[in-house]
This record gives sequence, structure tokens and C-alpha cells, in this order.
Amino acid sequence: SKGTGSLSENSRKESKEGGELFVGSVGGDVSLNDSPTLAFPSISTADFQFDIEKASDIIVEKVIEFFNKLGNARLVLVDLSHKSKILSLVRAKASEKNINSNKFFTFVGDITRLHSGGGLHCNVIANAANWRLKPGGGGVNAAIFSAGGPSLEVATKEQAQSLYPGSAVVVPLPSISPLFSREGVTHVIHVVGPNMNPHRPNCLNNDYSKGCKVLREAYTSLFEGFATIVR
Ligand code: AR6
Repeated sequence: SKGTGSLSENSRKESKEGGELFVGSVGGDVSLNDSPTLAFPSISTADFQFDIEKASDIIVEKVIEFFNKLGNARLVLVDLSHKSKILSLVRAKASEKNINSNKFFTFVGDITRLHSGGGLHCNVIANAANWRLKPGGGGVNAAIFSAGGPSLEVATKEQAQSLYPGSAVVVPLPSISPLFSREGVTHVIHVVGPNMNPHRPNCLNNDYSKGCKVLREAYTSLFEGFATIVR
């Protein structure tokens, strides 16, 4: 078994610039490295403080739903650390549900350096964005806007000025963006998830019946957006 399987099977390589360690598996079947691939972070589970048990159930549920509609693509859940709790929860639940690990697996690395740093080719990456679609603010949003450069900001503005929680917008990347030229990323999909952090806008005050509904909507919008690119 490969892919969502144990970290010991993963290939290891040190990044020359940052000294960060990239650990990943390209899912066993190397020919699949050319199929349309969406890399996505766990929406809402860091700065937005959403419960990781609930989030991991929703991720696995939505991944299964996606593959029931569309077979010829890969989905990759990415996080920065080997110690990522959301990655291990999702790996365990995905294997319980017998999800094909060539088509869905987890990957440790910076989502803005998957190809250059980790040897994983993903033509689409998702961003856990804020509702104003503003750069900065920390987390994966700051990393993606910084790596995408000014052309990502311009291209984003052309698509939308703001997003409500649970929705997503597909942004075609201009070829001058380093994410395009260096990483081979053709689209960024911004997604805004539910917020449980009282210090951020639209806090749901621990209302998890609303929160889970909004997180499901967020993954539905994300995967539908990816499907429109693949088709
Ligand atoms: N590569 C891969 N995964 C990452 C990276 C990266 N470079 N950086 C963070 N993660 P978060 P949220 C993981 O906080 O909870 C922003 O300020 C991280 O470990 O980025 O949806 C926005 O502007 C976690 O698993 O997003 C919003 O205001 C996941 O990405 C707010 O944070 C999401 O963590 C959104 O909060």
C-alpha cells in the first residue's frame, strides 16, 4: 500500500534554500503524476480554529463524493509538518473507507513548493482565504499570495472582490506568476471556510451545526471548481 499509507514509505529530500524537509509520496503509480491534481490545505483548522475531528470526517466524506462524480483526477491534502494531526486523522479515515490511495493521499510540504521542493506536480492549488481575498494575514493565505506575486492579486480581483464563508472562486494564473512558471500551477482556487476564532470576522461562536454545514459547502465549492477545470 502506498500514498495515504505510512510515512516510512515516503521519499525524503532536503530543500536547498530553506532547509525545510519535504516528505511526500506521489501515490505509488508514477504515471498518475500527469493526471489533473488538486492540492488543498485543511480549510479552517488552524487560524479559524475549527475542530479537526469534525473537519477530518467532512474531508473524507467530500473526497468520496468527488470521486463518485469524477474519476480521472487526484486530490492531495497538504500540511507543513509530519506531526500534522489533521493529516493523520484523514489518512486513517480514508484508509478505513478504502479510498484509492493513488487518487487521494496526504503530503507534507509547503503548498507553494510542491513541484520544486517535493517533486509533486499539482496543476491546481487551493487557498484557505479570508472573505476580502486579501494577501497576508498569515497561514497558507500569506504563503500563496506571496509566492503568486502581484499577478495573482490582479487575477484574483478580476474574478471576485470578496467571498462569503462556504464559497470558492477559481482564478486562472497568469504565466508570469512564479507559481505558474516554477511550480506548474495553472489555477488557484480561493476558498473561505467557517470561522470559529472570536478574533476574526464572522465568528460562528462554536455553533458546529452551522459550522459543519459551511465547511461542507466550502469543500463542495472547491471540488466543483476543480471539476470545471478538469472537464
Ligand atoms: N503549505 C501547506 N499548508 C499550510 C501552509 C503552507 N505554506 N501554511 C499553512 N498551512 P490556515 P484557516 C496549513 O490558518 O484556518 C489566514 O490568515 C495549516 O497548517 O492557513 O482556514 C487567512 O487570511 C492548516 O492545516 O487557514 C484567513 O483569515 C491549513 O493550512 C485565515 O487565516 C489551514 O490553516 C484562514 O484560517
